[in-house]
Amino acid sequence: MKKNPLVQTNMAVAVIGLGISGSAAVRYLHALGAEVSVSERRSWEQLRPEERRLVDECCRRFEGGGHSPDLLQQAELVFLSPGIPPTLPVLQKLADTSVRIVGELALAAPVLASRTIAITGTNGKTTVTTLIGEILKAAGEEVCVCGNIGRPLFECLLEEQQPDTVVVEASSFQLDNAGAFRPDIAVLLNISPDHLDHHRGYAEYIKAKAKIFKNQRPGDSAVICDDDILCAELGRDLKNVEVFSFGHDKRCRAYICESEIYLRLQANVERYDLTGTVFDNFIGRRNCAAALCSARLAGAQPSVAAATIRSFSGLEHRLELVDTRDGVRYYNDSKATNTGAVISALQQVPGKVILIAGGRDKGDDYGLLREMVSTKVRHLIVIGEAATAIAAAVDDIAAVATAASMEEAVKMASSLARAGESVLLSPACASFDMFDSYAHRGRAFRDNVAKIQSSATPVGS
Ligand code: UMA
Repeated sequence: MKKNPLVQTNMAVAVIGLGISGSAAVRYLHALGAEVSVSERRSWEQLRPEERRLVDECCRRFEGGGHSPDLLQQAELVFLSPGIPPTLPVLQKLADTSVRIVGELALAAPVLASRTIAITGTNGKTTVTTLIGEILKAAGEEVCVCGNIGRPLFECLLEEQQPDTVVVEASSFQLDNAGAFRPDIAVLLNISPDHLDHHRGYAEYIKAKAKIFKNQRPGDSAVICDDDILCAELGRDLKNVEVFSFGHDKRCRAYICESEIYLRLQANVERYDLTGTVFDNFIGRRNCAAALCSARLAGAQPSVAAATIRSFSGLEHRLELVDTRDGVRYYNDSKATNTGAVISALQQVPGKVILIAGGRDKGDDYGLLREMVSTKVRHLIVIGEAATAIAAAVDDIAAVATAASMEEAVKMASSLARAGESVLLSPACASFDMFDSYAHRGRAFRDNVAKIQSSATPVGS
């Protein structure tokens, strides 16, 4: 494994948070010969058996039940898991010390030898990251797809040999502590309010997203959505890199016209037809244009890219069509944890919608939903802690009901929906008030949809 100039043998390093990212950091830091300590909100008893084993094998010290300045101040380097809020009091105490704080991208930056494609944006990151990875794999490359998508970047660094290309989904949390991270190709899909509780407001969230371009230099590429005013503005400010815009303006390097994308990397123009693919809708075309442009910049052949786009079937919990019953389509969009994602889902599903929304509030302004709700939603069913706040934002323009559980919400929705309409779970909120994760919430929706009795009498009964 390659040495990392940020980490010396026997260096005292503290890891805050022992989740997916923190656990991978512990393994990586231990492999580099560091003396690793862990500071975690959960107590030792609350850790899962594999987490306890990891601590036993790789750590010098474990502090559970909270974070003390003592443990952190003894470290020369602190690794911060992405979800740890920057407002954590103990971090303020480190501000005046020489202790260096790094996130996953910062720690990986000095040793990343592979070509690196990083994707950020409020919505669509996982789909675009996956599609780029799939195209490059189909083109015969060794690819590591990682980051916010669920596989920490360190897992790729722990491999004997680094892949040709690293495709990393970068969240605003990760970009906030990205240090010298420099992607060869940086992709910005869209920006709308999200994680405002974590970032202390929209301006800080936008700043975090813009950090994806911060260390880029001549020869690097920025793939940016021209349809999104904020993204286009950030693109205009970039001086050192070549900007490849995508969107509905004819001047875009990836120009979207109805169901086609016209891609102009150099002098010639390539045409891609999305008719019949999962991307053939307003948002899907943009995501596809971003992925296509990035994969082509990374050297994939046009025919390989086109074939991969055709065979792509979409991702779980992201506008996933789970069933059609009595002419009603049921969509699981549990990953939609902000208003921007809900608006984009409403733009994509057919017919009038019975929308199920709510969960744990993240500081979003639900008033942003008003326009789409008034044109597209026939009935809104609210759930979870944010139920009252969401209802209050739209109850003068839509019929609203409250459900106490996912089971009740799905039952209510199925009794309200008529043939040709869609039932959409698109919560605009985090899931942790009622579920372990967005995936758990999505599965609960799917399971309850499966329990709905079809009104049609089965043949033969
Ligand atoms: N913890 C503390 N103190 C705190 C808060 C949390 O000790 O004050 C502990 C928790 O008890 C837990 C750990 O920290 O043990 C959780 O760390 P984390 O929240 O950073 O989450 P990970 O499990 O490490 O997962 C992270 C990303 N999570 C977040 O950014 C919140 C995962 O993205 C990512 O897949 C994973 O790293 C691998 O890179 C998830 C996500 O929700 C999917 N991302 C947000 C999003 O997509 O909107 C940004």
